[in-house]
Amino acid sequence: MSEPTAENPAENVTESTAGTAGPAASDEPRTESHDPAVPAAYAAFMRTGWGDRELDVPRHPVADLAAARRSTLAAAFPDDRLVLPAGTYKVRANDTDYRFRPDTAHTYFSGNQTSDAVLVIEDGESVLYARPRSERDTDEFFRDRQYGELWAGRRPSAQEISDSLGIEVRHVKDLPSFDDDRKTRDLTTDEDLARVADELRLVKDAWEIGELQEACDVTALGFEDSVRDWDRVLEFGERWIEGTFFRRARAMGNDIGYDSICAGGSHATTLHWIDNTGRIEPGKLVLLDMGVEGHNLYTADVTRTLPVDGRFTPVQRDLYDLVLKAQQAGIDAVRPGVPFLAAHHAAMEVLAHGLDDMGLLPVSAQEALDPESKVYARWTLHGTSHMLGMDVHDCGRASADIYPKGELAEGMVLTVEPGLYFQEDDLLVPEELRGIGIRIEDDILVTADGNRNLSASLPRTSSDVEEWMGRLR
Ligand SMILES: [Mn+2]
Repeated sequence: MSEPTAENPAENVTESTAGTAGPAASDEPRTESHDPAVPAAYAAFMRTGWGDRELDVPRHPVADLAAARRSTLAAAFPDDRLVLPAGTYKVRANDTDYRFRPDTAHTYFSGNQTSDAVLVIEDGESVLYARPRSERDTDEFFRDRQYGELWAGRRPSAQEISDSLGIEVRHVKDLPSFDDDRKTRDLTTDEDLARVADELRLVKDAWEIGELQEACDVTALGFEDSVRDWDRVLEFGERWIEGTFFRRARAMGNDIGYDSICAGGSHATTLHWIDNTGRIEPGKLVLLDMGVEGHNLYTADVTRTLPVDGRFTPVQRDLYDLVLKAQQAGIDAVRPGVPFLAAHHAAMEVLAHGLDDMGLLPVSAQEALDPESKVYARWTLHGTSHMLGMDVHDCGRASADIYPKGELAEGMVLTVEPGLYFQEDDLLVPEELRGIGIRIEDDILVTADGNRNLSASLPRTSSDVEEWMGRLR
């Protein structure tokens, strides 16, 4: 996914779909006006005759990591009580909610992915206040549309969550009000806590890198699925690619990490084209920016720009090769100790000179690259990189001095994704370039001595892309 702002590669948006702390559990089931009446005899009958079933839940691999992360976070605020809510459901319409996706920091520090839970860290102790499966002594389990087991599915019990995550679990209805004198920092409102939480997530450990690698590998399969189905793509257009990729994301991951950008023809010049309603037409390019989110919520973020006919035209190839050269320069700049922005600057250097060679710049490339000018950016628009992890635009609330103005360190993962975009109505470029958008994006791990491309299994050079398409179609 490309950068959220055109102006500043520094700025990131928070992409959590979770809301703020969930409401404490109420004994009133959430029902709808069209639900049938529940006479006392029916309710009484429903509450009897159920077996109790506790599952043996293995310890989750993140449990020990999360415990260590909590210690580090607590050490940053030794006197305070830290509250990290998972968030609750978001309404889509009336009584219909979106599928739940927990707050990133909540899951990072607890491992929990169930809704409405609240992680509390205090005096070195952590408690997860969770909303466990329905008891049988209220109507909830057969009447509540949101949490009722017979409506929404079985939630884990408190014991199961505790066994899995190695943390003390209490019912969220017992969440204290915290109205004592102690300072309470709630992640949803406390900027310092949010900042530190994001800064702690910048460097990924070996388990996280494995999760990101897996997300990239499944993402590559999703791209392959789309190309294999090219006849249908030509018939149904962008929608078919979106659906094909989504199927792979659901089959082997948790979800897509962000709305897929499936941009045929001039739609590719719209940075975040997520309508995906257009046709895929012969002779044009199609820009695909898609990423699978794995079961532990780490997401890939990969872009390829493909020739619809399987072969680039000479004009398309020249532009593609220029973007690839810029991307390679950006990737080559990635190593520990260099500024985060080094990849951006290396890529923009290549693109500005390329635009100059095409005779498009009103000034020299050197003048255009001056931070006070940046006129080349009419055709590059966005920053080259952002951090990647559990959020596609990861760690966006870190202190700007650390990210993006700081340096790269071993274990960080960032995208390198330069692009060239010639709008359909741009009168300053030759007509043959108008409506062409090209972006190439890979997910780059900073290693001790350089970097590793986690998404390298997808072809990048123009000839490799053609060979790959020819093999799969
Ligand atoms: Mn991206």
